[in-house]
Amino acid sequence: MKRTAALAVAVLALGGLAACGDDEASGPEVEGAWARTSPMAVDVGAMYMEITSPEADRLTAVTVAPEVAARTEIHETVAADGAMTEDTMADEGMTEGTMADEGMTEGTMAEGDMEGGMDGAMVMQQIPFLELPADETVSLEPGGYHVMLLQLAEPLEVGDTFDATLVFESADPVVVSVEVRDEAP
Ligand SMILES: [Cu+2]
Repeated sequence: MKRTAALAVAVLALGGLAACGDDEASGPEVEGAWARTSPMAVDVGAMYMEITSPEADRLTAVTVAPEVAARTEIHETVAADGAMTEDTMADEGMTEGTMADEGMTEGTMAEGDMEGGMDGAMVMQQIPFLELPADETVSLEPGGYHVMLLQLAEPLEVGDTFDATLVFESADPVVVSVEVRDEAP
């Protein structure tokens, strides 16, 4: 994998020369970055955006200033079927408030109940990276992939913006401005 990454960097460097050094345009593009505080847990938030990478890559981390949040995690939302037990969720410090932030309303849970018990329920879990296929837009959105903001310094104020740095396996880091909103733009 490391060797592939090195090759990709070499190819990108050559491409940059051919294109008169317009490196900026060859990196991942990020659109519609927004975030919100969980309505039930004031020190937890979630960040959403759309990422399109020209090359196959991986989002490996998203960092924010400590003035925003102490810690971040990349999460996916999956069906509860054996994916994660309640005990595991407790270990990860995922409260009901956190789940509510992910757009898991009672309505969502009720839909799941139609299939019987907790079978249709959704839970979220941390993933080590987010796969970015070449030229494919990957959406981070409520109920799907998202970046968790843990230990918020203070609740996010709607209308505020803050910077987040996206770290990729191959591409250079990308800094995006994140808008605090009530719902998706
Ligand atoms: Cu999460």
